[in-house]
Amino acid sequence: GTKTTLVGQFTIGGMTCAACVNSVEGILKDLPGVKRAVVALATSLGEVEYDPNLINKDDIVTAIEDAGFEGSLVQ
Ligand code: 9UX
Repeated sequence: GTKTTLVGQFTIGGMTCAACVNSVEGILKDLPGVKRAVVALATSLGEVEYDPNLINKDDIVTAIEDAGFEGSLVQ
């Protein structure tokens, strides 16, 4: 079948340690439709590959916020 994924970039505020990074990555990877999530502490940036049929960028921002961090869409 046809592979359908998009990549979104997010800023994630409030991460202060490597455990925070692992926590955010784990939360993102557990979301339905998320194929890949990479989070960087130094830049407060996260990149998420997702299936737009199952989840959208606003859902991903909401999940970041629900985890106690400040999420926003880069573009
Ligand atoms: Mo350790 Mo990162 O409590 O919030 S997980 S600083």
